Amino acid sequence: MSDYPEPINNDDLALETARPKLKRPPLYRVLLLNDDYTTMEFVIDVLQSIFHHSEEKAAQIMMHVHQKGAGVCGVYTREVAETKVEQVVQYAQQNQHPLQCTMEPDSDSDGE
Ligand code: TYC
Repeated sequence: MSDYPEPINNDDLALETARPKLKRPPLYRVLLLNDDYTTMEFVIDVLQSIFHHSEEKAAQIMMHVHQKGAGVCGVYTREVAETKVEQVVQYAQQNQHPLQCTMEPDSDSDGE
């Protein structure tokens, strides 16, 4: 028996042209939900401190959530979105607000 490995037979291997990996990761929307108890001021604070919106943009998103029931705070990759949701939930609990935050796949960013 030979001490050397079998020679590799490359005849059966299909050669594929190298392609750069261009696929974008799936994105998720982080949503705030309206409630009757969380103060408008606290929601604006959340949107500025956790989502880095300007005071004007934060007030606009807060009013959208207040009037429509839910609204998008931002769109992120999965782990970043999960962290934002945790930060909102924890900050709201610390301040005794029932503010709810959730995430959903951003269908607009699928495919393409
Ligand atoms: N509806 C609340 C109020 O009138 C304000 C509010 C806005 C609460 C957005 C939650 O995600 C929210 N005080």
